[in-house]
Amino acid sequence: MMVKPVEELTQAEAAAELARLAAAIAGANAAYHTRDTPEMSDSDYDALKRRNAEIEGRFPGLKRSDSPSDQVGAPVAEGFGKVAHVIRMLSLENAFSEEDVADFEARVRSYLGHDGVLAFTAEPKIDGLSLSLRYENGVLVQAATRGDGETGENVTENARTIADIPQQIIGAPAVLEVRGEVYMSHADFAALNARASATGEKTFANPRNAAAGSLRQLDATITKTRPLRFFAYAWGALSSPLADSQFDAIQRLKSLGFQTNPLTRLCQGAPEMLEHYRSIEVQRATLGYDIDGVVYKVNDLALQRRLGFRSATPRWAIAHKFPAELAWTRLEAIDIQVGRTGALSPVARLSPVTVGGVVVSNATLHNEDYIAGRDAKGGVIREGKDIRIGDWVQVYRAGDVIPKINDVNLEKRPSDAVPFTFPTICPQCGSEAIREDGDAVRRCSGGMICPAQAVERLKHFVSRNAFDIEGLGAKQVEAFFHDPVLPVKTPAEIFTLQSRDAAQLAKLENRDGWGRASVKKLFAAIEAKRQIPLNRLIFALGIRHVGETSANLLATHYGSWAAFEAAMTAAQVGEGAEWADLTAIDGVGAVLATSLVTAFHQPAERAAMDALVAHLTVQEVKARAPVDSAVAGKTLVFTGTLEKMSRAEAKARAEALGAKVAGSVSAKTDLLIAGPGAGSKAKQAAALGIRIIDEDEWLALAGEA
Ligand code: 5U1
Repeated sequence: MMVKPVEELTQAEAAAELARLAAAIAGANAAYHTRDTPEMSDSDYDALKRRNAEIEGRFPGLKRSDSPSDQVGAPVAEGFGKVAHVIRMLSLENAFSEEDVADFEARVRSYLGHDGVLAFTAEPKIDGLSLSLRYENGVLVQAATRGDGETGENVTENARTIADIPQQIIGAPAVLEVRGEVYMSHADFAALNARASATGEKTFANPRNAAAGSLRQLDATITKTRPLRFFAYAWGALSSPLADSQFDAIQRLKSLGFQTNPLTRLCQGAPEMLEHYRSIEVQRATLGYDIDGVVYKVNDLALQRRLGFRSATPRWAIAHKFPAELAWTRLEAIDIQVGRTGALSPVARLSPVTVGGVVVSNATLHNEDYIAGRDAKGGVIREGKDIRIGDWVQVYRAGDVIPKINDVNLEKRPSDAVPFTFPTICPQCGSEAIREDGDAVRRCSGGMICPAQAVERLKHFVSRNAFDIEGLGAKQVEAFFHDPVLPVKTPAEIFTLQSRDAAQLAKLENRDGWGRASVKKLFAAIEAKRQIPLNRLIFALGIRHVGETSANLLATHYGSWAAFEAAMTAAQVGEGAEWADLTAIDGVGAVLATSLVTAFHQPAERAAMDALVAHLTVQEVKARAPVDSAVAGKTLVFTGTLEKMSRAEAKARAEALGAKVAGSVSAKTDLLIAGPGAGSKAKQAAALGIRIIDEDEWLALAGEA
C-alpha cells in the first residue's frame, strides 16, 4: 500500500499532520461518544490514532497539547449525572500488524528487563460501549460509561435492565468495580431495526450504535426494551485483589456471575498470541456479535503494576485490530485550506462513498508533493501516479490518516484531466505562499494579515484546552472576526468586547441570536477567563509546535508568566544560558525552542501577546504536593546503560518520586545517574561539579535496592 512512511515526514509535514489528526480525532470522538452517530469507521479512527502516535513517537517535540494520545473518549453528554471514576477508565494502544505485536512484546520485556518468555492473555475486543459497574457489599450501586476516562455518565438505572449484569453478587470483595463492554448481538440488532422500520422509527447503522444509543437513554424503560448484553474483562476500584494474574481474575469474575468471553486464552509470548488472533479472525464471522480485534494483556498483575501507564493507555496491554477497507470513488475537486500556522493543506472532495459502513466525502491530500506522486525526499509514491481532479481514486481506510487517497486508476482517467497546479499564492489573503527548504508544506507568508490564519488562531485561542470561554466557540469567534461593528481580530480584543459594546450602547443584545441574558452570560464568561493558568495561556498563544504537553512542561519549568516571558525575551536561538536552560527541559527539542524564541522576537506577534497579557492575571504554577523522597524537587539526568531497570522505568520512577528528569546536563542538574558507557554527559557533569552516582546508588535512592 502506498502510504507515505512516517520516517519520511519532515518536521513541518509532521506538525501539519498532527494538527489535522487532532482535529479529525476530536470531531470523530464527539460524533461517536457524545452523539452516538459516528462519522467515520472504527478502522479509520484507529488509523488516525495510530498515525498520530507514530508521528509523535518520531517527533516528540511536536506533540500537541490537545494530543489525541492523551485523551480517552469524549466529555459526558448533557442530561446524565456525572460519575468521577475512582480509577481512570483507560483506552488501549493499537497494533495493526504482527510486527506491531512483536514490538509490543519486545517493549514490555525491555521495560521489565525480562529475558524469558512472558505470558499474556488474549481475548476478542468487543465492538460495544465500555461500562464500569460498582458493587458495594455485593450490591450493584452504580453504573457509569467511560466518558472522557475521568468522568462518565451515570447510567445505573439503564444498566439494571441488562440481564447479563447481576444486581447482586455473593462472595465478592466489599468494593468491586467490574469493567467491560455492553454490546448487541447481530440477531438482536436485526430484530430491533426491523421493529423500528415497521413503526417508522429511526434505525441504527450498526450494533455498536444501537448498543450505545440504547444504554445512553435518559428513560431507562426504553433501555429495558433493548436486548443489551455485557462481557466483563477488567476492574477498577477493589477492596481486595481478585487474583494474582489477569487470567485468574477473569475466572474469578466468571465465578461471581459475570459473562466473560469464552475465547479468552493464556498465551506464552507473541507466537501464541498471533496464533490465537488468527484463530479468532477465522471465527469472527460466526460469533454473532461484532469484534474489531484481539486484546493482549500481560498476565502477571505484579508486572502490570510495574509497567504502569502512559497518559491514557497502559503499557501492559494492546489491541491488535483487524485490517480495514478500501473503496474507489471519483475526485470531484481539490480545495486548499489555510491553517493556524499558515500551512496550505489540500483536501480532496470526493463523490460520497461508503467505506466500512461510513460515508466518506473528504480525504486529506497532505501537500503538493503527495498530489504529484512524490514523498518528502523526492522518492516515488503510488508508482509515481499523480492525482488529478476527475480521477478515480482509492480511499485508504486503515493504518494511516483517514480518509486518505491511496491509489489512482489511470485507465479511468478522463482525457481532459490536467496535473493539479498547487497555488503559490494564499487563496485567503493573496500573500505569497512559500515553501522553505526541507519543508513539504507551503505556507502563507501573510502571518497576522492573513484572515484565515487569524481566524484559526482565534479558534485555537478559545478552544477547550486553551481559554475555553463558554458561549464563545469556533463559530462565534468566526462571526465576531467578520463583525463590522464589534470586530474581534485578535485575542486581546475578546477582552475589550464588553467595553466596546457599552460604548456602542449595547449593540450586541439587539442583534439576531443574542438577547440580554445571553450577552450577559458571554461577558461573564469572558470576565471569568481574565484569570488563566500559565500553561493554558502558553498553549493558547498558538505558537507553532507548542502543544498542550509542551505548554505544561514550559509552565512547570518557568512557573510564572514573568519568568517565562523574561527567559524567552533574553533567549537567542542556539546560544546562551537561556537557550541551554530551555532545551534542557525533557521534551523540548530544538525545533520547538526555535519556534518559541522566534515568536517572542517577532514584533507583531510579541505586540499581540503583550496586548493580551495586559488584560489577564496569569496564575502561577502551583508547586506539586511534596513527595517525601531523597530526590524530590531535584533535577536528574540519566546517561549510559542501565542494567537493572530500563531507562523508561527509571524515568517514570524518578518522576513518581517528585524529581524532574532532564535530557541534558546543565548548571541546574542535581544528580547524574551514569550507567556503563556514559560519555560526554558524565564529563560535563564532572566539570560542573555535579554529583554522579551509579545504578545501584540510584536504586537505593529510589527504594528499589
Ligand atoms: N477485551 C477487552 N476489551 N478491552 C477494552 N479488554 C479490554 N481492556 C480494555 C479496554 C479499553 O482496557 C484495559 C486497559 C482494562
